[in-house]
Amino acid sequence: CEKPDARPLRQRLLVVANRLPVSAVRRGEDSWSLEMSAGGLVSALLGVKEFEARWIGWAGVNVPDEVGQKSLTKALAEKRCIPVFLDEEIVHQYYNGYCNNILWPLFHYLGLPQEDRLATTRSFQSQFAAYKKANQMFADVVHQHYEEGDVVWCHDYHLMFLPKCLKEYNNSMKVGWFLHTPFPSSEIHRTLPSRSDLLRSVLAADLVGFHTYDYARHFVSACTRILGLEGTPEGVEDQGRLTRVAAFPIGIDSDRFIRALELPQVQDHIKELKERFAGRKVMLGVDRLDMIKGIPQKILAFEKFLEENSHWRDKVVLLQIAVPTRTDVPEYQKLTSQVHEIVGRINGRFGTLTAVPIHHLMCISAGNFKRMAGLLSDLCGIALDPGHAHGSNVVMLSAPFSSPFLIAHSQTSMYSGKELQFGLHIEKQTLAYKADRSLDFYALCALYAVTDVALVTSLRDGMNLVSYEFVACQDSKKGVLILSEFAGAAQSLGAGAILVNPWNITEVADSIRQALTMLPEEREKRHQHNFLHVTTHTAQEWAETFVSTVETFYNTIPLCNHN
Ligand code: ADQ
Repeated sequence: CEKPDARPLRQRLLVVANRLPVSAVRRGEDSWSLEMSAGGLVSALLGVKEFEARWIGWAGVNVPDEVGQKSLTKALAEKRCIPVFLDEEIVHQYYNGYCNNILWPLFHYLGLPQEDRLATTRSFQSQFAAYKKANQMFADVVHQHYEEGDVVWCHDYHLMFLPKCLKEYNNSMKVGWFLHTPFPSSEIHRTLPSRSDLLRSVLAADLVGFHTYDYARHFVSACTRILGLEGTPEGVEDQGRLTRVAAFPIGIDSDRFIRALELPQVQDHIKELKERFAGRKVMLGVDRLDMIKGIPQKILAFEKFLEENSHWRDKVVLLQIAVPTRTDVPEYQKLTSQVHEIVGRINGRFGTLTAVPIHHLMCISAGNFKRMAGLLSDLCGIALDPGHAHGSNVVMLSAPFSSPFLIAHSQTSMYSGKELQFGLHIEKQTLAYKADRSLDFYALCALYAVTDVALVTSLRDGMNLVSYEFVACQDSKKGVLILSEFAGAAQSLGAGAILVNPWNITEVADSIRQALTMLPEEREKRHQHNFLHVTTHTAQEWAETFVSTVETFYNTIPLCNHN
C-alpha cells in the first residue's frame, strides 16, 4: 500500500482481497489505530511496487455508525486502502461460515469435523446467499473507485463471485482472479452444492491464475466435467468466449530480506540468538496457527526424532513461531490448545533444568500481557511483569493448576518487553487472552538467518512463502529446508529441499536426522538451487506477469447468459 519512491508508476491497479493489509482497532469515536497484518497475500503484494495500487477490502472490524465509517475511510486513505464495510451477520455467514468453514477446508482436502457436517449442510444456503451478497458489496466499492483502464485484480476463494459481479457492472473492465490456495481435484469440487455457480462466476474474469500447473489443470477439469465446457491449452471456452487459465507461481521480495540481514538491529538479534542457542542446532517453524500447516504433526515428528536419537536431545532446539489466526473459530481454538498440550508434554518429557527442546512462541500485545498478568496475580498470587520478557528462558507455572497448565514459553529480549507469548489453560478452559501480534520483521529475518533446519510440513498449502523467506536469508549459513510435498513450493524448491509426506511422522523424523547430519557440500548445492529460484522468481515478477497477461488477453466478448 505504500507509495514507492522515484520510479514512474506504470498502471493503476485495484487489488481486491477479503482483508486489507492493515487491521483497524477503534480508539475513540473517530480515532483509529492501524496495524499491519501478517499472511502470505500481504507479504507478496507488499513487494509489488511497479503499480499505482489501491487496495480494497474489509478492515476486520464492524463499524455500524456513519461517523466511524467516515473516519476509518479517511485514516485508511493515507495507506491507499479503501474499506468495504461488512456487518456482523454477514461476516458470520460469509467469512466464518462459507469461506472458512466450507471453502477453506474443502480446497485443502480437509473434511469438516463430524459434528459440523450436518449443521453445515443445513446452513449452506444461507451462507452461500451471504457469500454472494458480500461479493456484491465488494463489487459496489470497486465500481465506485474504478477508472477507465484500471486493472482489477481479485484475490482468493473469498471472492469467487466477484468477477461476474464486476463484468455485469461493466463488461470492459479488465478483471483477473488469482487463487492463493490449492484448487482441489474436480472430484472434490463437485461435492459443493454451489459448484457450478462458483465456476461460472470465476470464468467471467479475463484471466484466472493459480500457483501451480496442477491447480490450473484441476480447475479446467472441473469446468469441463461439471459445466460441460471445452478446456483448451489456453483456458476454458464458452460459446466463443475464452477465459485464460494459467499458472503464475508467486514469489517474495527477496531483496527486502537479503538487505535486512545487513541492518544493525537484525545483526543484534542474530548475535543474541547465536549466544542463546550456542552449542545447539536451531530448527525453525513459522506458520499461521492453522490446521493446514500441520503443526501438531511436525511437533510429533520432532518428538519421534528425539525419542530415536537420544544423543541429539540437548544439542537441538525447535523454535515454532505461530501467528494466531481466526481466533474466534472453535476449531482453531481447539488446535491452539492441542499444540500447547503436545508442546508441554514433550518439554516435560525431554526438558532439563537448563534447556527445553521446543519453544513455541505466540506473540501477545502489551495490553493483553497486562490483562493476563493481572489475572494471574488475582488467581494465584503469581507476579508476572514485563521484566519476564528479558533474559528468563522459560516462564513455567504449575501449581495451583491441577490439569493442563501452562505458561511455558521462552522469552528473549528481542520482544523488548512489548510482546510475550503465552498459553494459559485452567481445567481445560482457555482464558481469554488472545495472542494477537505477528513477529516483528527484523526478528523474523534474524530467526531465519540463524536456523540450521527449517521445517515446513503443511498438510496442503497453495504455495508457502515461509520456505522462500528462509532460503532468502540463508546465503551464509546454507541451512536445510524440509518441505511438505503437499505445498505448492515443492514444485519450485523440491530439488533443493528434502521433500516429506507430513502425515508420515517416521519419515519426517528421519528427514530431520538427515538434515542435521548433511555434509556441507551437499547443503551448499541444495541451497544454491533454491536461492537462485527465490531470487529470480520474485513477487514483483509474479505481479507484473499476471497484470500484463490480463492486459493482453482481456475479453471484450460479453458474458454468455446461462440463466
Ligand atoms: P498463508 O497461509 O498465510 O498464505 P504463507 O505463504 O506461508 O502462508 O505466508 C505466511 C506469511 O506470513 C509469510 O510471509 C510469513 O513471514 C508471515 N508470518 C507467518 N507467521 C508469522 C509470524 N509469527 N510473525 C510474522 N509474520 C509471520 C496464503 C496461502 C499460501 C500462499 C500465500 C501466498 O495459504 O499457500 O503461499 O497465501 O499466496
